Amino acid sequence: MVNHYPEGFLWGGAVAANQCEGAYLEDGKGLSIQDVTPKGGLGVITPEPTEDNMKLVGIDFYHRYKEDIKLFAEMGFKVFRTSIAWSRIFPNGDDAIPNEKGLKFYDDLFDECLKYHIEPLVTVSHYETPLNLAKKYDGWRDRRLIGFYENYVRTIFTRYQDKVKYWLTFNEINSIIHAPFMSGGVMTEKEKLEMTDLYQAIHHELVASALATKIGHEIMPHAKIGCMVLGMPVYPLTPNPDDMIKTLERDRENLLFSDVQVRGKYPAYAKRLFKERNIKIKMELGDEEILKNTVDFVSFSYYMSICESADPTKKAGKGNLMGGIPNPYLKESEWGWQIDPKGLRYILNTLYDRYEKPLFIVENGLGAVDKLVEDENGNKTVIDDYRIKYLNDHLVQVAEAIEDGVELMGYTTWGCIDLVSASTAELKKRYGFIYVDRNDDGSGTLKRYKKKSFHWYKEVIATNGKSL
Ligand code: BGP
Repeated sequence: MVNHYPEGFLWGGAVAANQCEGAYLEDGKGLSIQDVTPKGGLGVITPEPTEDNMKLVGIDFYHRYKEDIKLFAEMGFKVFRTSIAWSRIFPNGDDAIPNEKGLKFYDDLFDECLKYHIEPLVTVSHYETPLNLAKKYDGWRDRRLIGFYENYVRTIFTRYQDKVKYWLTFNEINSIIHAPFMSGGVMTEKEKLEMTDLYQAIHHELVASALATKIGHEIMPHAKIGCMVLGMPVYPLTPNPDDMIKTLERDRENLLFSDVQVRGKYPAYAKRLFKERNIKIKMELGDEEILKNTVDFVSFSYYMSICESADPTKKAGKGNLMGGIPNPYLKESEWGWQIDPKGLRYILNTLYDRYEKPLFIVENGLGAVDKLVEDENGNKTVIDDYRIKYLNDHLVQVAEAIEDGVELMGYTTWGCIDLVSASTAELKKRYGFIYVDRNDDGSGTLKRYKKKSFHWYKEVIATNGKSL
């Protein structure tokens, strides 16, 4: 087998603040949109936070991060991806002065990582828009969000410039197409949202992202600032040329975001896309200039591929947020996400061909129901061979892509410690190498247990992928 993971490859794991920290009102934090969506980011909004919302306590990472980072260090992590909860720093999003206690928490968290020589990789905005910005401004539909985000990034870039080298501006920025509330804090119901308004919100995020890149480079010349997209290869369901054209269009809908962030301007195909969907966005003087601030690397999440067809009778599969027709050659997870390791090699190649920028896989993993059992020594563990197989198969394909010539900075598995699912808000959909004793009825001790995959991943990192 080919296996040439480069020296210095950044192995690690990823989480997001709102899915693990808990402490949703502690130390001056304001509410974020996640605090009122107990059924997942796509679900119903409650007027106040409710007890059935698993994110309010999460896995109590806010209080237990030292124990967790120690476990990450034991696995040999070189990098740890997390996000900053915007509402810890600016509780309402539009406040004039940041919340010192929130800033201090991340100082301590990053110091703890650095103590073990783990590089923090920080997402500026990961599905956790301050609730006030959603309610008062309809989220990113309002241009003023750019200014609030600018304040926020200036504050965190200045504060953490000596601690954080790797930054991502928005998590899965392209997911706003399918999840305008979760991804963009847009309160207007998706069904009632005009295409123009949706793409106006997208434009504001793209301008904000480019502005953050510019400011980041000014404040931290040594830093690497990346974009982050939901990576999903689209295959034609059949060789019918009509399916091929549909596939091309679907792919472009997804890629428009990174095309702007990497190339510094709207792509040529945007003209037709906007015309056919009757999209008329307002660009302000200076926007085009700001967009020219392009990212240093391209990061993405990868869970599945999808198929497209021109045949309207072909229906989207279950459990797949982005739609897409199931591929008859692939199996799926318990949540209906189709498993396609070769799709990862494919997307690594297509993204590298397209941009020739360093890539970073910042999410990948299998959400599954785990069972805590006792091993021969009486220690509690999970025998998660299914997770090991999933990750192993994907990492073998990553090695193939590196052999193909792709420049890859690193790989962080999603939910390296169990956390609350973004789409379903459940704890039973687990991704971690570390089991957290907490259940969807709120029961559990919050104790941490190493799964079988913990030891497997430790070996992968120690051998720089040779053990795969
Ligand atoms: C991505 C998100 C993450 C994450 C992951 C798994 O889309 O960036 O926040 O949760 O998907 O999804 P889920 O939690 O729905 O299984």
